[in-house]
Amino acid sequence: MSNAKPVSAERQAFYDEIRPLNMTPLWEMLHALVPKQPATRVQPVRWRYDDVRPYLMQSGDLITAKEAERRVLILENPGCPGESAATGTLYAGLQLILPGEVAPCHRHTQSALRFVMEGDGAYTAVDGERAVMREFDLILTPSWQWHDHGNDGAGPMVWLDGLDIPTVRFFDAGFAQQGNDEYQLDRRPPGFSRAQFGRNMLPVGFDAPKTSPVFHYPYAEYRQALEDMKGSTEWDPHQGLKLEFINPATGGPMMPTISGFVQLLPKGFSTKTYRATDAMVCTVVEGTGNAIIGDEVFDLKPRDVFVIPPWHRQCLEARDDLVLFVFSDKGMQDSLGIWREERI
Ligand code: 1HN
Repeated sequence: MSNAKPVSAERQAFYDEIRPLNMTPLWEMLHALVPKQPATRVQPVRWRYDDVRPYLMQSGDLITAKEAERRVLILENPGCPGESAATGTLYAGLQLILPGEVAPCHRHTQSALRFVMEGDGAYTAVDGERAVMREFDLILTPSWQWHDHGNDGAGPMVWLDGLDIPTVRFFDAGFAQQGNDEYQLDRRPPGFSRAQFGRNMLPVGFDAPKTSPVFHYPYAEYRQALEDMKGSTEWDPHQGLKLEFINPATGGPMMPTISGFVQLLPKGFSTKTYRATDAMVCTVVEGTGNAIIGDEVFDLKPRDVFVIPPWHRQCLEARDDLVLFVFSDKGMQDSLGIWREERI
C-alpha cells in the first residue's frame, strides 16, 4: 500500500526510471512497512465441527490414507486464500484415518502437533516410540523426527493437525524425506519418554532439546490438573485459568515455533477484553459459549475450531464449564522479543 497522497508526474517519472534497476522509494512505503499498530490479513473465522465432519467422512470414500500420504482437509483462513495457512505463521487441518489404514513414515523440518478430535485406538509413532491416541490427547512431532500413523481401532479417527508450515515457508527452509518402510521399528516401549521426562526429572548429563521430549500429553492428565486447581484458583479476569504445555528441559514452549495451552473458564464466566500479538488457533474441548473476536461473534460447541488473529480484541463467554485447547506463535515471538499483550 502506498500512502494516500497523489504522486507528482516528476516523482512518478523518477520511480519509473529506477524500477528497472530493482529499486523503489521507501518514502512511499514507510508507514505501511512500520504501521502504528499490527495490520494483518488474517481474519477471525470459525469452523463448526458439525459442518466439516460430513465432508471429512466423504473424503474417506474418495482417497485412501496411503494414496493421499495424509488424508487432510486444510482449514484455510479466508484472508490468505490458496496459502494453506490458518494464520500468518501457522497451518491447521483435520486428518482422517480409517480402521486398518496407515499413513506412511516420513519426516520434515516443519514441526507438528496432533490434537485428537474423535476416536480411539489409533497411534502415532514418533522417533521409534508409539503413542496410543485418545480423545483430546495432544501429541507432538518435532522438526525432523520420523513419524507415521496407523489406526488399529474399530472406528474412524480424526485429529486436528497444527504445523508451522507458513513459518518454515517464510524462511524457505523446508526439507522432507520419505521413510524406507511404511512403519518405523519400535525402538522404545510406549510411555518411555513420559517415564523419562514427564516426572520433573531429567537423565543426568542430558542436553536439553529444543522441543519437549515429552511428546504425548494425555487428556486425562492435563484435564485433572485443571480440575485440581479449579476450587482454589484465582480466576484471571482476562484468561480464566490458562496453563501452558512446556518443554520440561527448558521451561520454555513445547516446541520452538508452536506454543500450546489449555484454558478453563467456569460456567457463567466472561473474560475481560484482551489482545495479544500472537495468532491463535483454538479448539473447543468441552462446553459451550461464545467467542467475540474483533467484530465477530461465534457461538461455540465441542470440536469447533476458531482463529484469533494477531492484536484482535477477544472476549470469551462460558455457558457451561468451557475448556479450550489453543496453539499459537507466542513462544516464537517471545524468543524474538516482539510479543506484546494488552489487558483492557
Ligand atoms: C504432515 O506430515 C502431517 O504427518 C499432517 O500427519 C499434515 C500438512 C502439511 C505437511 C505435512 C502428518 C501435514 C503434514
